[in-house]
Amino acid sequence: MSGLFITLEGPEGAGKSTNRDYLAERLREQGIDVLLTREPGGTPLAERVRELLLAPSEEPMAADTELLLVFAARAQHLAQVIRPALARGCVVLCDRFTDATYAYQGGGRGLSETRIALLEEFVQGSLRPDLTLIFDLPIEVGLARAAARGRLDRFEQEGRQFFDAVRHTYLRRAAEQPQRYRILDAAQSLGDVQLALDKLLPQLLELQRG
Ligand code: Z5A
Repeated sequence: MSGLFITLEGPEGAGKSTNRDYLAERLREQGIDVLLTREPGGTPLAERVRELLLAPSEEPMAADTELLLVFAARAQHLAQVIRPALARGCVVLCDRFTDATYAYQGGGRGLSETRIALLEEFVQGSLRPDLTLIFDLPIEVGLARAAARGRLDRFEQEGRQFFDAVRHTYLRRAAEQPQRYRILDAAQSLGDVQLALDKLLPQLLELQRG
């Protein structure tokens, strides 16, 4: 038995977590076994790495350190949670995955995509998401939503240029591999985003049946 691996991506405040929970409900209504998780994180150890990555700190974090921490957390998450759930036949809904590394460490920090691809191969082997939903929205809308929550994390303190590069990288990757990505307009009302997800549901069920 092998499950289905769906990732949710997009810039800050795009509604990934909210819509991940909504999609899980819709799938569970169909009797499907769903596992919800997130990156960085998803296991106790990987959540500790997440804290290191997100906490603002006086010592600047080198971009290579950031990249290696992201993949260290991912290796743990894959071993403990994602691969076992897929082997049980679950639909895994993961809030961010390696597309975020290309967007943030590649686009945002300017690290080489070739190096990211090497680590992707090393940590994941041939495993890639079956489907990636990109919640796309103008940077300022997402940042306003994130700011309304209070204190900004280390990434949210970055400037406009960083977030433009993040968004651009997501959209470029989606254009390069349209079969794996679906782009949703996340600037719409939550109700409208969820209507768009309802329309996607038959495709997801089809993929799940193989
Ligand atoms: N990161 C990285 O650099 N490299 C990597 O490889 C990975 C991650 C995996 C943490 O991720 C950070 O890690 C992230 C990139 C980096 N950068 N940051 N920051 P995260 O996913 O935890 O962080 P996030 O993107 O900031 O999450 P978020 O702000 O919680 O966004 P979200 O999950 O997309 O949104 P949400 O929590 O569902 O919604 C945010 C608010 O907006 C909330 O109040 C909602 O009720 C509201 N909302 C949602 N949708 C709507 C609509 N449509 N209309 C109005 N209001 C809405």
